[in-house]
Amino acid sequence: MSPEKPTIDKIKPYDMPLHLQVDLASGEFAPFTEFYERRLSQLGDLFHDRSAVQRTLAAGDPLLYDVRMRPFVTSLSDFTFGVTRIYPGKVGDEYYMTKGHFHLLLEQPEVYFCLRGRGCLLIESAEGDFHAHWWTPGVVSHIPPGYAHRTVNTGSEALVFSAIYHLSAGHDYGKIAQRGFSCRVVELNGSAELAPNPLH
Ligand code: M6P
Ligand code: ZN
Repeated sequence: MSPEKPTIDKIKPYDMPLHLQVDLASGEFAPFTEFYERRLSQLGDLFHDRSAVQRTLAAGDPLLYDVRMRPFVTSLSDFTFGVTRIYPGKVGDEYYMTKGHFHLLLEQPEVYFCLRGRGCLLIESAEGDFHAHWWTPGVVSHIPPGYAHRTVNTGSEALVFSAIYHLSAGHDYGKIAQRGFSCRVVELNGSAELAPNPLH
């Protein structure tokens, strides 16, 4: 998978203050300008149990998560605000999760804020410094420069979180697509646990 270039060049700068409204129950907000959905057929390689992926796809193509974004581009700098909603579910013993990425501009950090649900944020540097943040509503996670990040819904309802970062950061999906993170998040005896990732 190739890196995704930021869309900053397509957005007209706007130097006036703006506000938007998030519905904390649903994770929807307005006005947003970008929306995308990711389904299992686009993400099957993330999951360890390939036969579970095939079985699930044979019965349909579930929606794993959707993302709404509102870029704030000014003539001097840029930010973007996004809300991601990961639906509850598993493929094999692994919970639904985001694709996961490094930033194309490695020096760019990001802040996540858990608004609703239960989850786990995986954060890992290229050198293998691995951290997991267990989320309940109200937890804020800082993803420092140079760390890849993936979010996992470990609960029985939608996991909703907001993200703020410079739009110029971009997304680099390549390394994570190849080997994932040091640990996977799996259900073991009814609870969410970290398990070593043999592909890493
Ligand atoms: C958050 C932000 C976005 C990201 C989205 C889904 O909202 O980090 O930049 O696109 O989560 O994550 P991914 O791109 O890894 O699928
Ligand atoms: Zn990011």
